[in-house]
Amino acid sequence: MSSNSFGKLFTVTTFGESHGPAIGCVVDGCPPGLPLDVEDFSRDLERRATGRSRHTSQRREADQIEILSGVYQGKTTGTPIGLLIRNTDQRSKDYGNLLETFRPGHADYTYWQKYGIRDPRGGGRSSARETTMRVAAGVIAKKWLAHRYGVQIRGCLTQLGPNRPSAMDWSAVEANPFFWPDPEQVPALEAYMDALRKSGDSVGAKVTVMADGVPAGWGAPIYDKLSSQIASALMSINAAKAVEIGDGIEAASQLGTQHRDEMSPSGFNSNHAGGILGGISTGQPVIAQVTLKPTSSILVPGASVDLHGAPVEVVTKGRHDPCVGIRATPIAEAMLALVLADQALLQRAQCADVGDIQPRLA
Ligand code: EPS
Repeated sequence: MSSNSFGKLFTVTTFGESHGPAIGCVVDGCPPGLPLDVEDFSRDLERRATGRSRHTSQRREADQIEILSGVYQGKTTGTPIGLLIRNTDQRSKDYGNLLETFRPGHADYTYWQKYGIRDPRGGGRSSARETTMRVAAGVIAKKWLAHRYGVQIRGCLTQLGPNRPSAMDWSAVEANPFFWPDPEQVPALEAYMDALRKSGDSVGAKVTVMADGVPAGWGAPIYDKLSSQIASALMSINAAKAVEIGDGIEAASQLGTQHRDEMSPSGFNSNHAGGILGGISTGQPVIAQVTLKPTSSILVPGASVDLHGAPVEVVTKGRHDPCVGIRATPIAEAMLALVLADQALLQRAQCADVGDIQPRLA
């Protein structure tokens, strides 16, 4: 009921606020025997962190993970894995003017309506800071999926405001601050973001994530479709406004002859389905996209009301992301990994005895 947990067998519960002493999570259901060390977390936590470039929030968090439980002699034991990161760079005075009002477009208003109390410092629980623990939990899921099934998960930014990549070069993605797959466009994106930041406004973005090596058969029909689990996980990311699977919204303008993925003895001829048919993985890469809205904490004044309903003008100063999507690639990868780890365990529980089915296409 409390809605801070997800997953059926590979489960994650996160806790903590942006300006509290720490954030953390409990990952329960991870199979025993997986080698796990604090070093495993550093790459993805660094990829998600603020302050990596001038295009993100300048809050500088150490993001030093502590493994509190569930690991013995460098391996998971099958018991709950407790992870903690202490917050070290809160600047709560930035939120002084938000104690009595609501940022337009922000969860400030709905948290207040729901609970009648809120922690406005850094947005409290609604802050993007919460995504740190998704990424940490996702590190474990990614590692187990790679170790056990050879599944590899990657992601990139495929829209930043009006900009879309003209090329798809995966080798370029980690070499620029945007996770952008077209290296030639990076200088133009830098200029675009510099101008946007100066204007005090923000912009939306889209992230594409992909899992290679997912065997056919993961997922379930009807209410627990792999596609609906992925959609739910990606939609739970802060600022997410839409999720697409495979060709997604493009399917509305396609003909059946264009959209269907024809098959031959050597495999599928295309992957418009995004690796999922009938809610179950086909053995092709699983592909999803998540669209994130423009950040609501901006310098451009906006109309709002105070706690008494009186009109006010809100200007949000402080250290904010002009495009929260820029840091969302590792978060979307983590959510996809967590869904797939859960689905892998569910598949083992019900269908481990099905054995090898022929033909198997990829
Ligand atoms: C955030 C505002 C900024 C970001 C924060 C998300 O925090 P603050 O106002 O406390 O400086 O830095 O993101 C993180 C700290 C993080 O680790 O992702 C917001 O409004 O959501």
